[in-house]
Amino acid sequence: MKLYSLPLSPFAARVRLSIYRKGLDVDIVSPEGGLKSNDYLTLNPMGQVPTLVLNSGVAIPESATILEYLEDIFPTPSLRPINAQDLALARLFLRLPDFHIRPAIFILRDMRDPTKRNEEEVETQFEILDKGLSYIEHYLSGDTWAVGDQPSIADCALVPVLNIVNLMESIFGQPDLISKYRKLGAYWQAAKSDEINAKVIAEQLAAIPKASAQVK
Ligand SMILES: N[C@@H](CCC(=O)N[C@@H](CS)C(=O)NCC(=O)O)C(=O)O
Repeated sequence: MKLYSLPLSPFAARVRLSIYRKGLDVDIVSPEGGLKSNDYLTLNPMGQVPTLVLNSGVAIPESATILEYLEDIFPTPSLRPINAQDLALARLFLRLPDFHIRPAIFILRDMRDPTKRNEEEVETQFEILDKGLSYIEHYLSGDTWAVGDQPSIADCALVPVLNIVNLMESIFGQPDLISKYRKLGAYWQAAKSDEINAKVIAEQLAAIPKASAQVK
């Protein structure tokens, strides 16, 4: 199998976390001609990462779909909570960032250059991010892992996106939104001390200019 990934992408990083936790033999590559090249659009017409190309040649897009596929094909070690309640919560943690964090991050990403920055818009997007984080806080278990007592697809979803939130705070000189939340702050501290999470966090940070790479 081959995973098309970009190091910084929180959605591709979700899948890398699963691959590393499961110890899978997957070739992880960047889209050679870019996300909008004809070759890549043939694989994924949305021109996004991640895309998982199966040995059959079929290419699966969408991080949540790929994570579930990997659980089906490689059930051990399982990152899928066993009981239905925990599984529902884990799937929620895959969706909350998509709806409540991703849009603000993309807008902020395009204003990273101070000359392209609209300060009012920056404040608005950080308010939106803060709201998104408050939803995550609401549903977090308050333990080391997002759901239950072991790593799951929920942690694959949360850790890379929290890393990007943290990064945006550094770039825009904003206060630390994550640690303001009791459960989320403790979760992020614990997450960073896990070896596999730390590997993916480091991969993301290695993809950006050193000056912006401070993780709080
Ligand atoms: N819902 C998608 C989102 C993927 C996504 O937004 N990927 C970004 C990188 S973080 C991307 O490829 N952006 C390029 C674009 O949308 O044109 C998923 O979960 O895989």
